[in-house]
Amino acid sequence: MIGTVTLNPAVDRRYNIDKFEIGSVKRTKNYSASAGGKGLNVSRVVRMLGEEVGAFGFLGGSTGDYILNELEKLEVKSYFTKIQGTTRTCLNIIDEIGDNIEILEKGPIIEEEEVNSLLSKFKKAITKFDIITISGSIPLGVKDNIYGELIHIANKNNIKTILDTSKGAFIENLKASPYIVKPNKEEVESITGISMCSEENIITAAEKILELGAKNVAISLGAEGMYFIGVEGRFKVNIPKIELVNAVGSGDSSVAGFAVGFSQGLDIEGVLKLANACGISNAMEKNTGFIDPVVVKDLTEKIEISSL
Ligand code: TA6
Repeated sequence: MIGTVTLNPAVDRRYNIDKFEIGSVKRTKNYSASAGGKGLNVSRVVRMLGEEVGAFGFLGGSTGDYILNELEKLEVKSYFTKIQGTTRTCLNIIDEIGDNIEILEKGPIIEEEEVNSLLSKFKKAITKFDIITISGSIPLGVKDNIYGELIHIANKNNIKTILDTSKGAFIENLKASPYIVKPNKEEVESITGISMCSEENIITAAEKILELGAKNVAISLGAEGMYFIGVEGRFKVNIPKIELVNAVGSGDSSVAGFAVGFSQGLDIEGVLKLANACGISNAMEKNTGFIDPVVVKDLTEKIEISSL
């Protein structure tokens, strides 16, 4: 079973409008709500790939109840910790030419006893999982090294971890030695100070991230594919061109593909194909953290992997 961690989940609301006009009032019939936050997008995609998933994190208030209800419908096993605060809402507003703006609420303040309750729940349940994904921002009241604590617990039980977070939380937790980290281009550039302008630079930046503690690094370059470097090997992934509908959630969907690929015992090339196919499929869907398994299967045949 795959475990996901979403310390700062969200009710994701998507709105499609005709165009962005400052000061205007936009009415729309094209909108949706979903259980979001990166790790819950991962959880949904894992389920859509037909695998079992247990989700850890913090949930509170009416938005937290909405998410719990959505997870029940998706048959995601809840290992969530109830909190006093209220789970946040994140907005994604998209116009007709595909431009978008995301508004991400900071989220609730988490109390120390709520953090301790999550850690003890995680420690107790860890051996049920064969891989753990850890995604998204760290909520207020929680120390930046929380992901390192979770990775340490997983490593002690020989369970692989996939870390997908950004900025301070990323650097702070690399030293716990996550099995895979999945920074995007901007995150790699801000962490390493190296511009992603050439393959040589990308490889040098990836090696710098490995020196900081990660076992493997997957650098996603959107339509340009992915570089994957680490103990599993050194690969460049080339992906087919598609019609972009909504890229939000594609990183989360590729994390789900990595987790399912490893959980199913695929070889690294099979894992890379599945991970990238999930990211592309999500970008072809209007909903966030959503894939079409038939499209994913078709895409895996069209993805090329070359050794570096
Ligand atoms: O990647 C998309 C997304 O997961 C949205 O679902 C939205 O919830 C946002 O990112 C949350 O990001 P954060 O980094 O705050 O956890």
